[in-house]
Amino acid sequence: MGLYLLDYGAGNVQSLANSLTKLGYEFTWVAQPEDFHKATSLIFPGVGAFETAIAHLESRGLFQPLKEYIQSGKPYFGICIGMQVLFESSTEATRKGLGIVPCPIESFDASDKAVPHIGWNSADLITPSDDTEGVQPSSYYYFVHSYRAKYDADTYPDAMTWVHATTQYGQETFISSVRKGNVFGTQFHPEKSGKAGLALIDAWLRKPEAAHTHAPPAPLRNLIPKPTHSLTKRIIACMDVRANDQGDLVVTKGDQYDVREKIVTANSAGAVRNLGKPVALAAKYFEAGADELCLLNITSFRHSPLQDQPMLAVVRAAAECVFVPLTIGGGIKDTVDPDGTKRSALEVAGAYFRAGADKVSIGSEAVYTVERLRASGWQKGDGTSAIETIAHTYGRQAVVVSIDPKRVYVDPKTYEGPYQDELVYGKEDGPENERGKAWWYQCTVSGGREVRDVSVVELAKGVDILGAGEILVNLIDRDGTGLGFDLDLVNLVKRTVKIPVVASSGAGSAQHFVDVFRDTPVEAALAAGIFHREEVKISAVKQALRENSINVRD
Ligand code: 1PR
Repeated sequence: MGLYLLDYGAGNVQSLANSLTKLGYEFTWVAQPEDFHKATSLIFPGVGAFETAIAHLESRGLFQPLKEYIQSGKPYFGICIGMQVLFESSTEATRKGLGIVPCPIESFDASDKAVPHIGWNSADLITPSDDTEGVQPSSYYYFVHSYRAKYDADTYPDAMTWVHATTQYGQETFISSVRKGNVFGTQFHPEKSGKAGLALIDAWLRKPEAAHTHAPPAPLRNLIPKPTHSLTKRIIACMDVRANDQGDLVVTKGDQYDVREKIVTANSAGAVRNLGKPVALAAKYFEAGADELCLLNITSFRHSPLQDQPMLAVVRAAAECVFVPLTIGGGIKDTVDPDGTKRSALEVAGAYFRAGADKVSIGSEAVYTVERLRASGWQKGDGTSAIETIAHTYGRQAVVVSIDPKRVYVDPKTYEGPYQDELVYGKEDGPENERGKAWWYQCTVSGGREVRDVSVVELAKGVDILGAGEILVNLIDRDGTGLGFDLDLVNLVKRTVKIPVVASSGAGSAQHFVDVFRDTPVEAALAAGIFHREEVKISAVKQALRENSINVRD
């Protein structure tokens, strides 16, 4: 008897479990159809792709028992896909949903905005005076999805009686929470929405079970979109993690990717810079208001990631104390263990998701895949790459591509290479000996150790075709320099793709964040060194953005 959680076997459901533990609730996982009879309340933290979710529920014999559980009138709380399965269908999938809310889930219109919708947005209650279910109009909640149920009272009046709150993205108003009778569901992830999300989960669980059965139908509204949506710009703290010379995992930080101290002795290179312990720093950045955290295993190309238990342990421990999204990068690719066992990129990613990661970030492997895609004439991928397999199972929003480009300076008058259309004639900088030259951006692999004949524009175009959900744009020339983000690079990538982009490398002051959000349409900005060395606080960055009328989460 009691609270049960439904896990259909894919995606990060650990974060909800961690939230419940943090809030002091006990729960049991649904293991078999009979468990639905024992449950007195149920949370379904659906993560990933609609098709995969329904397929897993069906194959484990849970689809019909779930429907019966909901129809029995016992309290149900669905999160993200756990809310979407209540609907009739999704254009993402061939399989049907539970059909409880009679309208379809469809793709966002990408003509006026980046898709997926990733980040912190507000939720407006349909009836503000009604029971809020813990949804606060003044709070921001974390969304990550490409598909949504549109608020459409003309076409689907019956379905709209389920609507509890709506959210605006671009000029679209979609359903961000549903509630009727015993059912509650959120499109956003409360378990990833910081303190506001934990408060919402707590509010639902505190309510006596009997009080969950009476939510009335919602009135229909004529909702007119506001001139702009409330999606905030995201500030991401990044931790580059590797083993130091003593074998301990530490957060390090490079200058143009060189993470060793400059002091070199006769017998050894400088030591690996140690800026702290990954889990302690992650907890600190969560408390400090980071909107997202990124942990990059920067030497994973040397090892088999599934043998790299310390990194999985770091992710597990970080997910226990961090309730904002966590991206894990490094070594997401097909590998072979030392004993010859083959591990697919999908397996590696799955291990990180189960440990508590929300997104995985793919670096070197993305470059090799785009090389193959270009050789095939930019047709669709063959479905076997890490990007495609992970996006298919977990949804494209779970796949970040991390690009590590370098500038290549050329004399524009004599340059005859293939990247003439991509040449940048920067206003300001470039090293002394390259002044007056133009440049293009060349991709690298293995943490900048090897350059490849792929430009950043080709890479961005390729990974968008393959199904990546977001691009993290580093720049080796700027990494650790404090000179500011390379706005030319960020604009170049933004012009190439429709998916969200994260600017990275070079942040040296709060003003640099203002610059990147004012002068480019980028969705998020990431920094490492200035946060690790406490030169600039996350709160100071957000204050500067607020002073410049740039929307951020408190
Ligand atoms: O190739 O899939 O195994 O992934 C490896 C990952 O590790 C990639 O995401 C790659 O960017 C990262 N990586 C590899 N070597 C290094 C290194 O520094 N030697 N770190 C490295 C990259 C760059 C940024 C950094 C920003 C901001 N780190 O993430 O955090 O430049 O720094 P700043 O604010 O101090 O300027 P794979």
